[in-house]
Amino acid sequence: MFRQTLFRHLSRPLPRLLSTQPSAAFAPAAPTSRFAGVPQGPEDAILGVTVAFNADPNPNKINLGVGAYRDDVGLPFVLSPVREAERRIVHAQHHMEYLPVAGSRTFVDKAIRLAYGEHNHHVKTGQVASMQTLSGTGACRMAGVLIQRFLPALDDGPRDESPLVLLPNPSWANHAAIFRDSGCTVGQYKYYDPATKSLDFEGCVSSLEDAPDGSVVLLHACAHNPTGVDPTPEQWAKLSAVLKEKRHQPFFDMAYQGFTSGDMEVDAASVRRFVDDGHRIVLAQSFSKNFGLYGQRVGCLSVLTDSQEEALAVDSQLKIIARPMYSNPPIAGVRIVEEVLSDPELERQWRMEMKGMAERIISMRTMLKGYLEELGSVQNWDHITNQNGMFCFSGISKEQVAKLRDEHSVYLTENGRISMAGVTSQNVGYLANAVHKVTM
Ligand code: KET
Repeated sequence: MFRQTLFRHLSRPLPRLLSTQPSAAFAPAAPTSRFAGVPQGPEDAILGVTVAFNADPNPNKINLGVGAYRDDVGLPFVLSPVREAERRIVHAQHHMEYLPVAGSRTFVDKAIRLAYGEHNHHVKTGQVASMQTLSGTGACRMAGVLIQRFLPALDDGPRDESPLVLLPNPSWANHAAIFRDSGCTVGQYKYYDPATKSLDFEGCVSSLEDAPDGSVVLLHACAHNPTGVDPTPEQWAKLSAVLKEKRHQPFFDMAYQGFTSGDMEVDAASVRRFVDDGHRIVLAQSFSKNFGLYGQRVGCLSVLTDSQEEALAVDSQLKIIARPMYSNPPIAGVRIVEEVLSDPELERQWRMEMKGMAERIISMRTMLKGYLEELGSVQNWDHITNQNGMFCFSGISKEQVAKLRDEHSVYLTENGRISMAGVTSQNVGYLANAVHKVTM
């Protein structure tokens, strides 16, 4: 039987590949990539500004696009406790094994204490599901997938496969893409009024009231990006009541803790208020800005649940989401945070330098406004000092942004957002002059 089969195979004509005769079918042809039809995509709205800035040869150019802190001579700033922690880590000659899927427990415990407070009852009772993430972006994305997979319907109704996530209008440019790519439906609620350059609180409340019950509502914990406009404590209290009434799911994105007031505890007030009011929040934390660890990708996602048992179940699903995506998070950045927050002296220095960054930005706001007034600008620039955090939502139009770029080599995002963290006492005069010229 076997011999017969073998014989049949051998008696077939040899495949062309083995033939010594040249064949038209195997004549060298132009290689055709399977990706030849991929369309060219646009640069990112924020990170694309840096690409254009880097290509500009003007020595006076200023990059006010990305929200990344610069010192007063315009250089990327590494906090001294971060440098010291890095030195100690190198000296300790640590291993470089994989972290667990959910990352470093030590780091995550420290991160959630920074957000919820040192003595939070829910943290102590193990009700907080949490994991280390690829910075704030990764935390939002992990939460987006968790919401898409598991957010239940209210009152045992049919589950929505694409739950509604409401973003403030406007919001960080990447939010919509993050939640869309997570399989959620993205909507907006009113937030900013361009006419007053401040919070449209009534509009905000009414659009949250009009939204379908049980929607996910994304809130910027402090230092709202891009507007620099935050609710007051009284307004936060009202928002908390509205969300509760509507059974909306609060989702805090906290990428700038420390940048509004200079104090990590003060800036966590909105999150802590919601927790105290009984909300079961989702929280994305970034350590890019307040530790200056941008490229290290240090972040944390937490979900406050009703019980330790529920938290463990959520933890298990977060690991199931992360494992096929990136397996486990990077180790270098979290070691730095752990080192700083394990040494009271380094922690003290970090809190002090963090405050210094916030204060330098505030002083640049005052200087920019002062220069514009000195130059005789007839516009009202009060919002530069009224807004807070890293950004000034300047009100500069798309056309004026293009002029700033083309005629002055000053780079901002198209929506007129100025990253105040890139303004220095050396470039503020040049900037004011350029802004004055394009807004005359
Ligand atoms: N949330 C908000 C509100 C935010 O502004 C950023 C970054 C992030 C999350 C994520 O940062 P990460 O480094 O992933 O922790 N915003 C600045 C940088 C960027 O766009 O990536 C920015 O708006 O310029």
